[in-house]
Amino acid sequence: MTVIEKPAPPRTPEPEQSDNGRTLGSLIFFGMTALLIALVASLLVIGVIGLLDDNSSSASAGGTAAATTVDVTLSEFKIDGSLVAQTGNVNLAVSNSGTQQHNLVVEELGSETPLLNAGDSADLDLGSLAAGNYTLFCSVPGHRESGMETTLIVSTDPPTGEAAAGGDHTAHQNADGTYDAEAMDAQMVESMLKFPAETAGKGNQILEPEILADGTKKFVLEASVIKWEVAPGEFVDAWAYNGMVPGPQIVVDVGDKVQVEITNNTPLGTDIHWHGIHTPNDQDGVSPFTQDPIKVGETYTYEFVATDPAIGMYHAHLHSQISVLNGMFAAFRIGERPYPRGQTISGVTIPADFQPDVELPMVLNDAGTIGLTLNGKSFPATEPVVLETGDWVAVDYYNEGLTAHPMHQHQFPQLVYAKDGIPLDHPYWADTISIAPGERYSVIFHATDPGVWVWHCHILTHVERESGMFGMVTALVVKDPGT
Ligand SMILES: [Cu+2]
Repeated sequence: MTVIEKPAPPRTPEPEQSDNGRTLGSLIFFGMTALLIALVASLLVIGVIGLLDDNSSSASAGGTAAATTVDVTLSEFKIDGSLVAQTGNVNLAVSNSGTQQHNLVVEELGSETPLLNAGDSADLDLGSLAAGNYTLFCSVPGHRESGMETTLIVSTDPPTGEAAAGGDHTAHQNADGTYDAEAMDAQMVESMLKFPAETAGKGNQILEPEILADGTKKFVLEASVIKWEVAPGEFVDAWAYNGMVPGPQIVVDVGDKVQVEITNNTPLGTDIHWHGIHTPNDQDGVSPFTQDPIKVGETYTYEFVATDPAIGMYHAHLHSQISVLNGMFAAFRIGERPYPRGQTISGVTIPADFQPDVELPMVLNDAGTIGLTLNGKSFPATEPVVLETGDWVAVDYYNEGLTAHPMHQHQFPQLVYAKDGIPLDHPYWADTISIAPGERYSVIFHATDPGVWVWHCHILTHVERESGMFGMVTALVVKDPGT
């Protein structure tokens, strides 16, 4: 056996001989410590937010009545809180639980917080407010359009019903700094046990072409705004190709003549950029440089020959800050994946006839109406990956969002063999792979051990919040060989 020199692993490798002769060195790092760190870190975040909750005594200048304090949480890209108040003095306790800078502006009053870094907070005293609706938004360019706009309702009635009862109120740290452990633990556990949850709609379905007389493969797309169930019972206005998020996968062979006909039924002009795909310049899909925008209601056809193998994507280029974030993205592959067949990497030999048992696209998003999602769904609506013990899995990661996501797989190291579809001369094993916007990483891994193994983004606020687990988490369910 050829063993390539590698850094010493933290534990003694326990090579394992499998029936077809491949040897799997144990490169496994256990994720338990990470999970504990995750829990502690999220409790700390919750603590920061919780500390803001009892500022209810700050009266405005000259006023005798106590101010109503309304908690407002900023993140990518939404504004959360029970946004109702009674007429009189109103104070907004604003916190940024996201990963980017945000601020909060009250349009009708011209009041605003300073720009808040991730994790920062500020109070915004609005003084005495008359009954009415007040528009809250983030003035960082593009953020309002991406969803950071909402309404504060001020009325003469004391808040009643849902809002008074807490609405989306969740357990949090007590005013004296102690934790309401039972409530917080129960809330987190309850949210996790909802996995996997059934929701309507499934993205990434393979799009079948029509074969034209000259052999051209013609794919038909319609872009439109649909109601998409991103989490159980949570429907958002998604901008979708063929009614799904991510849009349908297009798979062709090298040498194929490809036609894609798109009808634009979205509220804005559009185009399609073939990201990572070799095309003639006039097919690059960048209006107005290479074509005119496809106006609302128009149909347009792209045509090119699939000359080179690719693990690419397609998405709108015009108004991408709205349309792509809201769901107009999908996978596009040309030819076979460049598996590292017959190569030995850190002591593990990949068979010359390697074929994965399961192939999975893993499309990441974090913004727009879709938000923090894996393949268009937020935990617990993310799809579990059900495997037999010993299955090999091929995953293509695609990032269509605004920030990088370190995707951590518990137990099974991932062999990265292609970056942006380009085969690596030196594939490598990793348990966490950071995928930045626009990037694709292609990996294979061997599901050698039965059990439920979580697979998630390791930016902890992308997976846990006060109300429980959400967002960019799913799990491998590896069946026991005895069952
Ligand atoms: Cu993330």
